[in-house]
Amino acid sequence: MRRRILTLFVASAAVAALAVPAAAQDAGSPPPQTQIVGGSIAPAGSYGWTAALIRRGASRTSGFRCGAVVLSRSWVLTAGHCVLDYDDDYPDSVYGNYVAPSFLDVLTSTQSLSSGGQRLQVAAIYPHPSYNIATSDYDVALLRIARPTSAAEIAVIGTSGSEKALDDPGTTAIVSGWGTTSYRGPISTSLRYVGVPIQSDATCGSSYYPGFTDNGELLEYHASNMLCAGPMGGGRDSCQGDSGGPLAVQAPDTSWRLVGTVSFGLGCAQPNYPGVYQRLTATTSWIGNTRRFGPFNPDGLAYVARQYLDFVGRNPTPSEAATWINHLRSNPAADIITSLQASSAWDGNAGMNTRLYRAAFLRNPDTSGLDFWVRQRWGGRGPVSIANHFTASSEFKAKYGSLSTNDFVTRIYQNVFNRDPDSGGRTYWVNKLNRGIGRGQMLYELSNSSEYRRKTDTSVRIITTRFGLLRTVPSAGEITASEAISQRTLIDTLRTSQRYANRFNG
Ligand code: 4AZ
Repeated sequence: MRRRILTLFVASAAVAALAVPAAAQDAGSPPPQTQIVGGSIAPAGSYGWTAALIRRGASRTSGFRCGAVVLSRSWVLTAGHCVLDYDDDYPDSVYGNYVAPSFLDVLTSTQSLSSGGQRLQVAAIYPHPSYNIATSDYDVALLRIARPTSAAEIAVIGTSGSEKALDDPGTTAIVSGWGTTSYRGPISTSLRYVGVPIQSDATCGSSYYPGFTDNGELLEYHASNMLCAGPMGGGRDSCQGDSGGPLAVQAPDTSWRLVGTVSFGLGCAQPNYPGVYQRLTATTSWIGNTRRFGPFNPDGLAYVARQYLDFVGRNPTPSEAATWINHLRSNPAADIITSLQASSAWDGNAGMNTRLYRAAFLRNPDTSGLDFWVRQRWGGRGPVSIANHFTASSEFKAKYGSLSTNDFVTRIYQNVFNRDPDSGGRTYWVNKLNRGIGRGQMLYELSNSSEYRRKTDTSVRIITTRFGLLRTVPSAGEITASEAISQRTLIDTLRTSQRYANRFNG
């Protein structure tokens, strides 16, 4: 079964056709099974994380190559053997090389191979570093897609106690895909699914015992990184073209976990030969590390540079980049955002500007206004100069009319401290203003006071975090919702969102 890719292309040519007659098969190959095999058409809206790998430039059915699974906006998992050029099908590749990403698209967000959904270019392919073509160990590859998908995503099984139990033998898992409905039969243009019981390592290992081969291809079960699933009586299974697709289980709380990806088997749905899947608990840290920077490369440079551009207004120096890349190797990806967001540079820019908006106009900044003033500040314009612009603005005049010096002092005290100035404070500021400091000086100093900073701290943090990452100012509702979660959760939610990925490759 190692020449899966060739059999796949033969199979895909037979879409909607009848199964290849038995006489056309190789001598000794398993007979076709009637009727993914033994399954049903997926109900609308179900198994939405199921994706397909399609050859770039080819039609969705004739170019159909493999199954795949949507893990996040930018990351899709498939089988290692699905991204190998087994049969020298690709012009710039040689037999056994990985296919260049420019030859592949991922189809997501549809249950039909022939219509709807999103066809997205593959930007980069990351085969598992331990993938072994000869043994099918670690037969998985991650694909970074060039534009974010809006498909449903599925969480990969975790390695904690209760998570680990989700792929225990006896569990019924669901495999879904557009693969053939019988061995060497036609693929299905409608997404199909079937429930298959996960078997024990002993059972899998006795079917696919050490040294077991079929047509010279090794079909060994390796419990460390494989699991097998399917009834021992046969009849229900994944098949050709399902490779790389999801094996999913429902947790007690009804949420789904991805426990495996389709890898190999002896024929399809045959008695005593359950399908073999990659055991994803064996790949948790590789998957986590590879996809941790969302739409950016796993090496972290583009991710670090993006944070400097967004929060510091320049690229990192080589030593800043190296320090952060090193730090992020063993620490959460959110760390650099947590740090830069809380830096005095960002507080003295987006934070300072947000406080000026609130103190001058009793409102949050709008996105284009904050964006403008953040750039002005990066361009070297000082806070007092910006504050002078605010107090001289038409919005300020429209809101408060033309204020005398005394009324201006009262107004800013009211806006910032919700009270009238005490007589000492009033005298101090009236004198200073009469001696010629700009009104912006007073606005800036009061809005930058520790009392006002404390009062506005939560809103300003939420606004400058969201603006830093998404370049949009949150609505009142979004601010309220963000108050209920930790800063770390806020950062992780924003940096893994569709909108974040859309900023760079939407
Ligand atoms: C294949 O050729 C293939 N029954 C995938 C899964 C199974 C068999 C063959 C499991 O892609």
